[in-house]
Amino acid sequence: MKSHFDRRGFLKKTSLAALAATLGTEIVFADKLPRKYMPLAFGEKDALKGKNTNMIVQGDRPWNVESPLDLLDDRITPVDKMFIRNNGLIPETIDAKNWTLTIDGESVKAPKTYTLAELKKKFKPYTYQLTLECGGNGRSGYYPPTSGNQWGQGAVHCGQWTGVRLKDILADVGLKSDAVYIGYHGKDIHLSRDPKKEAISRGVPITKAMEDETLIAWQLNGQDIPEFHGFPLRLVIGGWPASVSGKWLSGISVRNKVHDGAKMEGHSYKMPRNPVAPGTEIPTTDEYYRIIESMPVKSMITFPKTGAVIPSGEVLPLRGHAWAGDHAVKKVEVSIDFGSTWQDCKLENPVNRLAWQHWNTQIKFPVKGYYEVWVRATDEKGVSQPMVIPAWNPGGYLNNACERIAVKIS
Ligand SMILES: Nc1nc2c(c(=O)[nH]1)N[C@H]1C(S)=C(S)[C@@H](COP(=O)(O)O)O[C@H]1N2
Ligand SMILES: [Mo]
Repeated sequence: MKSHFDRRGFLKKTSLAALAATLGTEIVFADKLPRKYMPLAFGEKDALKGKNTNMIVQGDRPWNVESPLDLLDDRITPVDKMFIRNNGLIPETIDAKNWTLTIDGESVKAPKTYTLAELKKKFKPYTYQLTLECGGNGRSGYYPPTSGNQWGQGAVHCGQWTGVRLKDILADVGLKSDAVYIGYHGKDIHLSRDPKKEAISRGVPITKAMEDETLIAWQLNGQDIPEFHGFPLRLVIGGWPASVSGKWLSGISVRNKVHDGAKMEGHSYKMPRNPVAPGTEIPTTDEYYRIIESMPVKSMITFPKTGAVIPSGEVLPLRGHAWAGDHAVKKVEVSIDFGSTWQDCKLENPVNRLAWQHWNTQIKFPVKGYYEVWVRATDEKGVSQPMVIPAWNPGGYLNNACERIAVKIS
């Protein structure tokens, strides 16, 4: 990994020289810089290597960064506009040349390890555009607030991933008939820095793992996956909470029971089976909770940006994306009268299964003044987004309420 720090954690001479060059002067007490200390002049922009400067930083230890919705206007989300969600710390050294993936667990006939080069050579590569949305996207809409990142609606992206199918690798390894689940292992570091602890190790039922679109990927948008997003290898599973898409992937365990890794316990990524009174806890057993699987139907307006001022008489073009977990979206509508009437939008098919769909429409506003534009998607099962915040839940997950923007016609 291209770090500014050397192996002992001190700023490299080259980084110091680069900084001195930009500052136009030397750092006088450079020899007194504490270990792992990043001089302020390096700035957040540099620490957030290559990210758009309008990204919203939720926290830097670990890095959690959100996209404002107008930055998500592209059909394929560019890397600099992708949200980041880390549960631990990015691995300090990444040796891509010697990177390996080990497939083990109770339900493999015998464990097997592949080098990254072997994976690339041995199996057929595929490219899919996949929607990855954090299970906690929209959490800031819940009251009382629940713990965790207070995401707005921008913890979602739809990049183009290239890699091999997990099912091809599992067929090569050979599974026992009792395989029911997989769990991933990544090389990131637990916040406590305890090497025995994993920051996160989640998974999916074997049926989801075996889908064509479930990839072990090394490319994002045609380039090496950036460090923040899991360089050099990542499990990518579209349509489910993005927490099942393990970054810095080094292992997959094929389990004969529901995977029990870090962040599979408590109420992590789980929803109450029955409604819960806001602010109350319930026992964290299977009787009360279910693990989140396919994400609910959702849509966003990526143009215009909320707060837009539009000259009266103009027709306003409006556009965005819609997605519905494992399902397709069949209808997107917008309303300018607080949901009294809805107008159908033009909706495109997804480029492939599990990719978001683009919609657009045009609106003519009757008179000058303040309006809200609301957008609502309906999936192929006939399920629509709620107009108000859905049922409160202790983890603050799955807020798929209709997105709305404010516009002024002047
Ligand atoms: N190894 C590892 N994989 C991980 C995580 C992590 O902290 N470590 N975070 C998960 C969560 S909760 C989310 S929402 C997505 C975020 O992916 P991104 O940072 O590429 O947007 O990665 C998932 N995979
Ligand atoms: Mo997440």
